Amino acid sequence: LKIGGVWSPESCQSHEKVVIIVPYRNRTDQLMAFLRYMHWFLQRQLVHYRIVIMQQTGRALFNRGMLMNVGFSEIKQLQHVDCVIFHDIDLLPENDRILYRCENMPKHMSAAVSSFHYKLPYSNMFGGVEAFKVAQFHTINGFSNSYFGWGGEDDDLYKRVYLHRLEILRDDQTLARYYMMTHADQPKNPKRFDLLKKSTSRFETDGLNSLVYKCLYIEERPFFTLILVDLDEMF
Ligand code: BGN
Repeated sequence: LKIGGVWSPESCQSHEKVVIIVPYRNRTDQLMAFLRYMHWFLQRQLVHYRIVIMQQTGRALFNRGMLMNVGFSEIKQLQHVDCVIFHDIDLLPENDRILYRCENMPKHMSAAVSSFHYKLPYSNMFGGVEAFKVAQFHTINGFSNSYFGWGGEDDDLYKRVYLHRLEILRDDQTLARYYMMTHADQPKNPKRFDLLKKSTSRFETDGLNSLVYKCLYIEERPFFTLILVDLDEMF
């Protein structure tokens, strides 16, 4: 394993460079479990990858979507990227046949999660783990930056994909099984219903092209690349 949580196989050349972007705040136990599990998992698949932990500091509520956008933009300045996998820290793939790679359409990887009894809770669900080729993510202008607090940013992302005439792929639910580690509930975003109702009008102006944030530092640690950011609704 190279510094920054980077690994590539020696016996062959992977056909894409994958970056796993993981939003994070105050969950040290889950971070340890995630890293221990995922490095072995990805190496068994001979993936050329980097694990990036996006840590949010400051007073604002957690903004999963914006952390993903910032990670995407910052890492592209550091290395060549073909495929980004946006990954919740509490989800672990249970099956080695869940391939950590990108397809010709965005992919919802975590289709069957333990806490939802290994079933999709609703057909438009697009949360948990999502894989995008770089160009696909640019096409939809990334996530919305407007969702501070739990909920809705993934439903907004789903709408962006379909509005741009892309579609979402999923593996069979018997295969795409993920274990969810337990955690305390996040403070919910009371504005999420309104934001989602008006999301179509914001696609072009709210996303990768409107990112404003304070990047405090980027550090290549032994097991991951850490990006510390302050996100504020005021910026
Ligand atoms: C949904 C949330 C998603 C979340 C799933 C699974 C909302 C928006 C309401 C209009 N969506 O209810 O963000 O991933 O549950 O937990 O809250």
